[in-house]
Amino acid sequence: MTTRILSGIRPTGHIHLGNYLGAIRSWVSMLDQVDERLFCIVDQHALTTAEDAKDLRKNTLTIAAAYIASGIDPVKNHIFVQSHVPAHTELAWYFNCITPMGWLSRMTQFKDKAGKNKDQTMTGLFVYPALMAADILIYKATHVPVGEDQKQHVELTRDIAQAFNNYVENNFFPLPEPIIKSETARIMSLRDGLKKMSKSDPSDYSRIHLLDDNETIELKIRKAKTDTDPIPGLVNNLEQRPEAKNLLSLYALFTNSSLAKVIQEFEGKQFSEFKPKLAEATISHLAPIRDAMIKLLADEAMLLQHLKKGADAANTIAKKTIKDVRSALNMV
Ligand code: AQP
Repeated sequence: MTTRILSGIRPTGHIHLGNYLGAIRSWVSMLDQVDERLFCIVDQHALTTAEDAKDLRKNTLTIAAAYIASGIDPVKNHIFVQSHVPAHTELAWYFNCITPMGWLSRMTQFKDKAGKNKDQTMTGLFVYPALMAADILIYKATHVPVGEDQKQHVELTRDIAQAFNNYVENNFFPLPEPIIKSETARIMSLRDGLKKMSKSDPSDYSRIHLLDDNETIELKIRKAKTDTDPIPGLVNNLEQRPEAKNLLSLYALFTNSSLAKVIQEFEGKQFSEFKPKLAEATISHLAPIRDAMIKLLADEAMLLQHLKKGADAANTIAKKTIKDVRSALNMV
């Protein structure tokens, strides 16, 4: 069976360490193991929270630069912008017609983002998971590498694929599998170890941006919330200390080590001693990516050319699927 992965990031706000470790770095680690790889910048999803989409153009190009700078070769992989492939929204419409509202109402991201004010919430935010299902299924992707927060949406994608298959009485769509790497599934905020690091957090100090300079990275880590206890010797003793666990886990990720080994190394030390080491490891990993991003962003014409090449390849696959979908739906 041909394996095909599809994943994407919303161009809202500043792309951050959580997006990098939870998504991009895990994509890079699987490039050689998959037959075909599509990486999308999901600009139409950004519009579901319009207040975060003010800098759509700039953020779209920044995410494209982040993909390439992190090691996704735009020649060997398809990097493209969602709105450049119109078949996504067409397929989303067909999915809206077979997706019960109850399924969408149960999505925890919708509940979190809509809050108590459901009547004032825009329809786009409500039906966003059906568009995400279309993003994946238009390419008949077999695997979807994401962070933990997107798992429920990939599960819904499987339900929508099955509902469509039942409707057309054919195994038209494969049921895609989520791929979630446990060690990077949920990178937490630097200000609150119980909240995930997120673009929409109002505090810049809650996250490290991929374009932060070295001094800013160092400052954000120095200011990261911790407690006054020394670093323990056992992983279990971190359970009630989410901020401490998050920082130690980041160090393990950047030094290709394990949490157990890291706490052995720093057992009994204070965070004031540990934080400069974490800043050093973070900077040595992120600085080359940031510098490559800055270079790529300076040549917009070249970036747009990469995105056009990606969109051409994506459109070729998507047009074929949409033609078959119309035919399966008995459309003239
Ligand atoms: N903190 C995180 N830890 C691990 N993975 C994360 N991802 C996001 N935050 C973390 C993963 O990044 C990919 C792209 O996310 P997205 O931009 O499409 O939407 P999101 O999950 O809603 O990201 P944010 O930063 O939290 O944005 P806002 O604040 O706008 O909602 C996904 O694979 C996601 O799992």
